[in-house]
Amino acid sequence: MNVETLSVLLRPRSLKDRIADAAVLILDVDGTLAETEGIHRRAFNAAFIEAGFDWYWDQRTYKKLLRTTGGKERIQAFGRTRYPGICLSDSEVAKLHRTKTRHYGRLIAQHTCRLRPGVAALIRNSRARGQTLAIATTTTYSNIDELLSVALEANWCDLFATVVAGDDVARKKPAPDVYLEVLARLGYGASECLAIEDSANGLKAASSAGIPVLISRSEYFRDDDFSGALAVVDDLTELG
Ligand code: XBP
Ligand code: MG
Repeated sequence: MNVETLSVLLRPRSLKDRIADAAVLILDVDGTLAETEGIHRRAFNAAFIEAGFDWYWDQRTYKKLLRTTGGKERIQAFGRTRYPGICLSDSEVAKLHRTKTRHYGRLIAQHTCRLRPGVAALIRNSRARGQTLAIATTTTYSNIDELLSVALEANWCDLFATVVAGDDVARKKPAPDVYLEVLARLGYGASECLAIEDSANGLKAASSAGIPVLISRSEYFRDDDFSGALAVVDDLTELG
């Protein structure tokens, strides 16, 4: 074996190699594929106005509320703190969340939320090398469709072997359910895969499923604790 070959074999595997070598890349959506939380926040506020609630979530409030994953759960959490005596019924919360989701679709269409740096190249190159792609997210399938139909391509879902959304499982992140469901559907072992996430809740969810995690830091979770991540980057530029 010549020195060149030996040096390549002994070279520590770069992060790019780790990404390319994974049997499955499992991608989070909000914050990872695109900076969508600002639009989610506006959609929640539009729903509150339409429903006649005097609620308004500014960025500071929303950053705290994002510790609760899932829009319906976030509404309930806010309602409990704002009006401890009054508990919105599940049907009232579900109705409010449907309104919010409708506004999210309207806002995404109006404001064309772009993919974050490096995401389109990662997806394109992953497909070119025959790698399996999956999505594991807390949001709804309709929100993924609204975002990726415009930001990626009309037939975006053909690029992914499976898509697991928040309401497909019993427990949302930081529980591992969405990641365990991806593994079960695709029949891969956790260590063969790599999750790409943006938040501590996402890191906990994938790690609890035994999946190594690359963190691509996003706007609302920049100062989260990412201990245990395989690596933390500011974005996916040049990593695809
Ligand atoms: C982020 C979330 C979602 C969104 C709002 O999901 O926690 O709840 O904030 O979307 P991801 P919904 O796992 O993709 O980072 O209102 O549809 O929940
Ligand atoms: Mg996220």
